[in-house]
Amino acid sequence: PRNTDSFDYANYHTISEIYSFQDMLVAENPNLVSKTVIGQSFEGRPLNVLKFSTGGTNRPAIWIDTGIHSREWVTQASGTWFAKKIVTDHRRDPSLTAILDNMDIFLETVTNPDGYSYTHSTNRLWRKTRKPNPGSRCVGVDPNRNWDAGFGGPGASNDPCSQIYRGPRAESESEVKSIVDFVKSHGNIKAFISIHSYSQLLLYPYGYTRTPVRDRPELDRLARKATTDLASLYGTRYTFGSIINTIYQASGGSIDWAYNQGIKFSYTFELRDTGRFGFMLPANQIIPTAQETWLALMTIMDYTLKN
Ligand code: ING
Ligand code: ZN
Repeated sequence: PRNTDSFDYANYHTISEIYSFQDMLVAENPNLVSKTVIGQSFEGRPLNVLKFSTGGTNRPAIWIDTGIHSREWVTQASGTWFAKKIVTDHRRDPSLTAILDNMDIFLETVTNPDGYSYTHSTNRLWRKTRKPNPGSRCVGVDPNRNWDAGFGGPGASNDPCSQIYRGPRAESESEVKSIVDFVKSHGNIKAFISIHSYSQLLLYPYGYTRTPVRDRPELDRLARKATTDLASLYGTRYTFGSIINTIYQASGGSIDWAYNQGIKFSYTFELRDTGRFGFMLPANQIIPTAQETWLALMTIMDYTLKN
């Protein structure tokens, strides 16, 4: 495609197609969208973050990442659709306009680029990073067990061959450390939303401990509203709750880290479906998935703005 109007949002794309989409979106909307490279992956790919901003300096901001697990293809595809949706709806949707009048949105759509490339070239179901593990034939670290939040506790593995291998130490993966450095140096992130698939869940901290977060009642109320709004479009049913109570104990996860940094509105989505197709969600569900998820994202962003 020569522009982002002719981009095929209803199909899955390679990393180079997604990266050229990002550059086109920036070129078409220089007053709203910019690209920040927050680091590089183990194999040297840029870690691109799109910034949506109408001005100001260091405004309160929303962080959204998709694709930290490379095989969860509907998430990178939805992130691409969200990027286009933001530029389309800005100054048309009054709620989004109010959000962008006061806050910035940061969107990292290919959060694990080496893994994503590998899912296209070699193994469609690759989840982890692609950094070799010294002393093991197994490659990669689970980038959602590598954060400094309960790191090394139950709900992660110290076996490099495990799908939930935590890595040699917290933040050992540049894909994780780059986000940590970015979020800390920004210092004004108010919501941190990490998007996975699949299972149709909206989760809040904690995953590493049964101790409820202090803001649990508020996070639970907002999750209820967000999932109700999500379901209003196509009737897709979501369950919500804390990670540990809703799926399983998981240590070293990103939103537990974000919450402990003081980012109250820290959530993880698990997008469609509930297992029929799982990670291999048919492409004809990309746009409906993105559309319904957008309603929930708007609910969370709107609440963040007002609170
Ligand atoms: N699920 C997440 C995982 O990393 C999760 C669930 C979310 C764990 C947030 C910890 C924190 O296992 C998938 N599908 O990857
Ligand atoms: Zn995942």
